[in-house]
Amino acid sequence: MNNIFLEKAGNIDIKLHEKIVNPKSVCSIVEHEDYYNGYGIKEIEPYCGRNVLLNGDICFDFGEHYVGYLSFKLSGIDEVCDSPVKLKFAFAEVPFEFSHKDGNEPGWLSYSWIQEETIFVDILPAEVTLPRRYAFRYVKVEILAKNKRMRLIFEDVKVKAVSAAGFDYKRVVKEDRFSKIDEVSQRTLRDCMQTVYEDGPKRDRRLWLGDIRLQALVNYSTVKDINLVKKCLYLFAGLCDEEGRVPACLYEKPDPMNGEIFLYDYSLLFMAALWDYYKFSGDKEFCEELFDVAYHQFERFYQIVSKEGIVLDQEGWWCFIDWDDELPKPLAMAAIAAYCLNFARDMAAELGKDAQSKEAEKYRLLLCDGAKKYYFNSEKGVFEENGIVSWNVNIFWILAGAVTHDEGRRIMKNLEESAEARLPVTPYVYHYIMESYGVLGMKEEMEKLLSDYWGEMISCGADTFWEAFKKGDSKFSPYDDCVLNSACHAWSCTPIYLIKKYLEE
Ligand code: RAM
Repeated sequence: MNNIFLEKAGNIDIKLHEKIVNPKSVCSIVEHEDYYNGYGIKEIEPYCGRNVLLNGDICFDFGEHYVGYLSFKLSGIDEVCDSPVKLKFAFAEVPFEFSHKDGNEPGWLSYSWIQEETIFVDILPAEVTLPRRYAFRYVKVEILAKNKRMRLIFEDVKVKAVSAAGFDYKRVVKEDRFSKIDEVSQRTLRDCMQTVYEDGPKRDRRLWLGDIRLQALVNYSTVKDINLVKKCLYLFAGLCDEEGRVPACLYEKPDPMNGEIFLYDYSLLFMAALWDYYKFSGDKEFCEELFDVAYHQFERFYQIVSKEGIVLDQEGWWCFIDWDDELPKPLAMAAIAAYCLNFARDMAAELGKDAQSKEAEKYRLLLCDGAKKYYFNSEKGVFEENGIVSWNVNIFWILAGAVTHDEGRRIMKNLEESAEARLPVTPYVYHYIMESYGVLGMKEEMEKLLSDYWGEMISCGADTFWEAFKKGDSKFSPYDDCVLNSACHAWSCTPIYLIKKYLEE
């Protein structure tokens, strides 16, 4: 732990903006196979600030995804309230979350992530604020018990939405055809920007390095915040363990706490985040302060690289790469490391640390040479490991600078034509495919993927971009139950940055 960094993080005051929002409409939840994962929302009537008679279950649609606190007024008619009213609330980012049934819980994460509330109201009329912060667009209300003759009236239903980004939406892309993607990307970022960059405001609300790196990039082209990024980077640097390892994730509350997960790829991306911050802010002093922490991650990594430039496989969950258990990890890890070494080399050079800059470049070349010598299948024209070809591995070798642009373009074409190439399963890795197309100047392909992937998510009902999305497998979940997935996830909000950087230059 480094208390100086933690203190600095603590001194950065993050102000949350607030906005009061009423529902757009009163709806019913419809189960039908035509809807994505079998659940849809049908408007009954616009909300218009009216009183709503609760007659059986009801659902409010707030028109878009928000993160905040729900409150309402409740009164009874036709009969006095002679017994408590018992109500159940269920919140959903996407309609199919309403498919969750207690007892049917095949996932391996805690089901306390499902956002529900059962409350008792003793005296009517009452003003009620539910106790927790929720991430949602829809809320379903069920009357579980009450005096049978008394009818309930809901009034002034509202959410106090919160975000560090604020609620003044301004489109940043120029072209109309990207406007929907702009809106959804910005909303995703907005709702993940709280007192730290959360990975998902529904789940898991931690700050993860792989995620913040991408969120911060989008922030630089939209909100242009500096303080939240600085606070988060200080937190990571402050929470290194005794060996100087940057945690892959951390908790901000009750007091900043190391998440006790250490992943080589995420730890090296700390340098990428520092470099991006530098490019945006020009703040050398801050980078100087955090450079040693960032570079130490590489020094640790060098120890698992062989003389031939091969990354040695490790026990346990030692790098993330993607939520794909069948993908071998060492080659992907080597590629990501080589990619990150570019940032280490440049950051070191910028700060006048020539020895480290040279060392970083030496290792980058070693890794690139090792991969080309031992893992390039010249028949297939792609990198492969243990007979497995993946986009994941290949794109990072392109980004690492292991191949020339022409070779890179050929690799991308070979992957497109290959029936065996494993596709990523998260927008996190799709981001890096897009980035590869971008650096190779393959604008058409990039635009196609933008619409085939993020555009497709919007067609499936995304109002904010999702944590995981696998075309053709709507139930896909890294956690074995898609209701546990986060539907507003930091690492998915990058299209807006990609469009601005590569498609609208
Ligand atoms: C999950 C989250 C997070 C990601 C890690 C690896 O818990 O989705 O965003 O960074 O996995």
